[in-house]
Amino acid sequence: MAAKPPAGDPVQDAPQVAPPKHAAAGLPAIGHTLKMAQRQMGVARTARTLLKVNQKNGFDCPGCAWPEGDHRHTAEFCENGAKAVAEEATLRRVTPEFFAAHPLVDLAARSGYWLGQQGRITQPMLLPEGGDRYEAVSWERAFEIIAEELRALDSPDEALFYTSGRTSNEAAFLFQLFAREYGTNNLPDCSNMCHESSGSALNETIGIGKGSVSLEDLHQADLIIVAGQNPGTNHPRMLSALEKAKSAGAKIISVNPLPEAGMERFKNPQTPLGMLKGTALNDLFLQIRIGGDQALFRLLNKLVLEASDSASGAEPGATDEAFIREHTHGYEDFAAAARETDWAETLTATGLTRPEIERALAMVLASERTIVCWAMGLTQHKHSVATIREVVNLLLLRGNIGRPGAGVCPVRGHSNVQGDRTMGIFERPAPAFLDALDKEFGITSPRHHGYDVVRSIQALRDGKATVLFAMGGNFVGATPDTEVTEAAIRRASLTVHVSTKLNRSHAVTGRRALILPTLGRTDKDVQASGKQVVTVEDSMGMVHTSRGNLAPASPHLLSEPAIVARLARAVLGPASATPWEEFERDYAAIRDRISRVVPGFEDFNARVARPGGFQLPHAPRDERRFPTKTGKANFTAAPVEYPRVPEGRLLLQTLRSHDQYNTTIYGLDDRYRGITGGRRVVMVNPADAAELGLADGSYADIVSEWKDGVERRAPGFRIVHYPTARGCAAAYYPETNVLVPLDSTADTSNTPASKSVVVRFEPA
Ligand SMILES: Nc1nc2c(c(=O)[nH]1)N[C@H]1C(S)=C(S)[C@@H](COP(=O)(O)OP(=O)(O)OC[C@H]3O[C@@H](n4cnc5c(=O)[nH]c(N)nc54)[C@H](O)[C@@H]3O)O[C@H]1N2
Ligand SMILES: Nc1nc2c(c(=O)[nH]1)N[C@H]1C(S)=C(S)[C@@H](COP(=O)(O)OP(=O)(O)OC[C@H]3O[C@@H](n4cnc5c(=O)[nH]c(N)nc54)[C@H](O)[C@@H]3O)O[C@H]1N2
Ligand SMILES: [Mo]
Repeated sequence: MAAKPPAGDPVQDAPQVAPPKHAAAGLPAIGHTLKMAQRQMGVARTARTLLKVNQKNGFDCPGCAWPEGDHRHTAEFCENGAKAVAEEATLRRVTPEFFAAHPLVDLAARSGYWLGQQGRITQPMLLPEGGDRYEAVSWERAFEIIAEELRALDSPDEALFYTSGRTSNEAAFLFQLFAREYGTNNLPDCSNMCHESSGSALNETIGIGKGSVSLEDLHQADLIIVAGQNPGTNHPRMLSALEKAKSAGAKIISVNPLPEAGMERFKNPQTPLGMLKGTALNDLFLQIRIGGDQALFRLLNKLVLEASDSASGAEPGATDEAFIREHTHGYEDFAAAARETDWAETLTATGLTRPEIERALAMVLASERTIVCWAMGLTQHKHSVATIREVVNLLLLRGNIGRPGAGVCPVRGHSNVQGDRTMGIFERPAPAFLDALDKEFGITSPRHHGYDVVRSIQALRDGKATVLFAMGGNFVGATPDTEVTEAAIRRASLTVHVSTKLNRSHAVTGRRALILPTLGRTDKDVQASGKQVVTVEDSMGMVHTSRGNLAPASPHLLSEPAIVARLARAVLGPASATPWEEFERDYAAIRDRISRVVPGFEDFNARVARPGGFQLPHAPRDERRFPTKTGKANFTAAPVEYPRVPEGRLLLQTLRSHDQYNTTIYGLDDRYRGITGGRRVVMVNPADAAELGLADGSYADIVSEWKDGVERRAPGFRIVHYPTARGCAAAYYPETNVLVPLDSTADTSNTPASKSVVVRFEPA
């Protein structure tokens, strides 16, 4: 990785720094968005497209998985959503002439920002063996090449089928069906790097790996704890829900090493008063040390138990004894462990003060209905699964699962990442799911587990897998340990990417590579039976339709379902009894099959046609039934962990700026944090910076330290003095993925620990 952007790349990384903002959204947000959208789409298309986002007959916003709610404004304004749409609906095009002019070495030297800014890919492209650039190829030839490679493997487990979370339910269902009919469960997905820790923790404790609240619940809560999440940037529409909750009397605690502007004050662009003044969202800001959350929640649990001991018989207890008795398992062991928690150690782990924690406790005890929301700040650490289980313990103690206004709320990232998992995109599928699939299609799915993302990279590195087929996403850019991963990918015999736009994964390839350009959410999808709709599931288990309304970016594009159907026919041949052609013709036929395989989708076509769609069942939420191994909600009692950082080192989290969507870079500004014009910055607490001799505005290499002794270096980062928690630092992903060791993952979920990287600084 170069310190400066490579020569010829018009992007100049020259960060400017101003003090961080204390409010999010408002008028500037609208101005910025319209400017960005018009640059991509022009004025007329901007108006036409933005009016259709999340409307009942429009497309599902590709921005995030936050639910729509019943009362949609025309143009419910969301900066993140508008930027995601503009990025896809751009009028810029990447044609075969573009590839002729840019050999692979040129693409590999460009920044991710530059690659993404070139526009939508218009034709299938092949990088032939030994070739120095991509050439146009027909769809038929492309599928033949994939079939040749897949058929030549010694075992289907030498192929990897990755999915990113924008893929529709229909495409995802076909994709996993194809992989299993072909013979493998190697279905790694972006979730492995994202909310896998939430899924692992929730499955074990409440029996279902999904959140238990609806939007309505948020509006009714007494207390909402937002831990490890930056909604102002990543889920802007959540701020409206928090504002509504507050106006109904809710209190909000945010737990974060950074004071995020959106949580401080939200200026709702939908209301005149909101624009002017805004609403202060946080009632309490706990500026926690990175990785201190398990310790915090454990201590809160101890304090709740102690409050319950001291409550006099006539007073309502601090714990919900009836709920604990009837619905839970493991209380005694948990309570014994919690009672041992030590104040002093918790203060060290969290960096918080005793009065702060006592205030949080008072708010917990005063609340009848509590919701905990979280995202990557809780999921990407070694002890993430244990941390989220501790959150569940707190909710169980006070009966806060399965009643209105209360529950767990893991806030998902990609707009259909939850739906993809529901459709069977999972390397460790439940036997009952495979049984249903096999029965419906007369196939025999493999029962042994496949590779997740980290294991896929290890398999490529070790020569155990040689074909990577990616349904969307940016595998090379999003995964950890960039140098190791890129070397692993280069060992592959074939890499295939179904993509809308260019990214790093097209530049770092196997011996041969294919780019298969596809329709996005905003594009009209017409098949032999007529205009198609697809469906998605949001973060709260609502399933609804999405239909694009723009002329496709090129006449050569195929939809994702069509690509999978043709791939399957090419690879499986006439031996497959699955009606792939019919599936491509009419997606309703796919939904019919889904309705017979996936519980909760009965009568799918009819129910999803209703305005707003339908809600999937959720046993803990709906009936306080917990489908766990014990048949109850499980308290757990893992030992408390927190990162120990040696002298002279800081703990680095890798996070998102305001102008990016994962590896898609919209621009070089992080407006709320006051950083503009560059991304190679690292935020450090001024007191730590003074100790380490890091002057604001100076440049340093960031070097990560891991037990394997390998040096991982991200050169040339500008030091920014920033009010983050002591001992912590923050820098943007994906530039810093090079620092995240492949083996540094969360226990159980195997999610890369991208928020806990021990680093030192070497002045540049
Ligand atoms: N505009 C935009 N929207 C997006 C995305 C995007 O890139 N851009 N990405 C989408 C995706 S896939 C996802 S998963 C979500 C991600 O949404 P977020 O999880 O909000 O994304 P991050 O930027 O990774 O922010 C992590 C937050 O956790 C805090 N944090 C870090 N470590 C800790 C910790 O140890 N404890 C606590 N309590 N907090 C911590 C950070 O300071 C930061 O506020 O957003 C989705 N929406
Ligand atoms: N260090 C670090 N690493 C991280 C994270 C972190 O916080 N820190 N976060 C992790 C998280 S939460 C996630 S979810 C992953 C994200 O990992 P991915 O989902 O793999 O990455 P994205 O950047 O979202 O993928 C962007 C690409 O998707 C393609 N695309 C966009 N829309 C469509 C579509 O409709 N169809 C198809 N077929 N392709 C499309 C475009 O070509 C675009 O370039 O990254 C993870 N990596
Ligand atoms: Mo994500």
